[in-house]
Amino acid sequence: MSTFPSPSRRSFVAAGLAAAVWGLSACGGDESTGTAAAGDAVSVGFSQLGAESGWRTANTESVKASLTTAKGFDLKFVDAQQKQENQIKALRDFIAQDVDVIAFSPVIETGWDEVLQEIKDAGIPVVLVDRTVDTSVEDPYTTWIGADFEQEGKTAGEWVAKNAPDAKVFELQGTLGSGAQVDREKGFNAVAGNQVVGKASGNFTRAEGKTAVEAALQTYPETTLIFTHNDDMGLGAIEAVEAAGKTPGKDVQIVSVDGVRDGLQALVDGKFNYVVECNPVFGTQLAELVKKVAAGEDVPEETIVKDEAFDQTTTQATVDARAY
Ligand code: GYE
Repeated sequence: MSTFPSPSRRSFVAAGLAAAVWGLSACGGDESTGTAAAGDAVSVGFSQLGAESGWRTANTESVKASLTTAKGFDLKFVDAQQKQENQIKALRDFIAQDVDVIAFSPVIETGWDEVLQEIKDAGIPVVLVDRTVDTSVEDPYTTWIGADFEQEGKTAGEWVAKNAPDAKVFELQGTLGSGAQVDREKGFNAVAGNQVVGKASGNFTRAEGKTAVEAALQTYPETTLIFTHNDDMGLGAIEAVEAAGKTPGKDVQIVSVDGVRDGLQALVDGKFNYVVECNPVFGTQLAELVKKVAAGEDVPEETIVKDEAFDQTTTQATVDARAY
């Protein structure tokens, strides 16, 4: 490894300077937009990837509640309905509108090179939210906020290896090629990969989770445990397991990720066996990052949102107190 500053680090600093310069011009205001208040607001284009899950709905609510006019933001929020082409279009619209900051949650990791380069050329700083990108563009974003997906998969795998070491596992994957799918799979398989008998994607939705498990119970009838990459697909799995005349939580155990209220309810009802949390409520932290990035202030390269995990000792009171 070279001891010289890496090219990526140099570009990172340069990006910070660009943001600072941009911040100055933003403070100057834009007469054409009218009131002083509107001129002072930080305009943010947020491309949300969809509304596929309880997690996503809670995340959207948190973002909208934090990036408000009262808090000094002019939020342009666009839902891409889990389609990358819609996201790319939204990002290009944000460039055309010359927003101060672009924030987005990429549906999959690859395919962003062109548009990220366009954003960079336009001098607009990017705050990457939740999922990750795999791109050849140097220093494609200023900062990223999200959860440690690999650790979530590992925590789930450790529970399985310890509590169900003989289980035959079907892995119900999220959207193929998404950061959440790739890293949860990696983490889980590092500890419990030898128990996995089959995998298929349910695209993070309840309906597709159900269909995938219906098929899996035919293809892998030996399955005694489902590791699902999110609660919604796990709730679909419950329906499929019951329709096959089996008892979820007993004949087929279910280990999930997210910890939305419906997922924790399934745990209290004995249908889920273990849930690794992925906390979607980070709008306040995101708002702080966006303000700093807009002002050209230093921000950490990444902010990891803290997660916990829940087993079947979880009580109804915990479920009832859940904010999402
Ligand atoms: O786990 C799932 C959602 O990217 C962390 O996306 C997010 C995942 C979350 O659809 O429910």
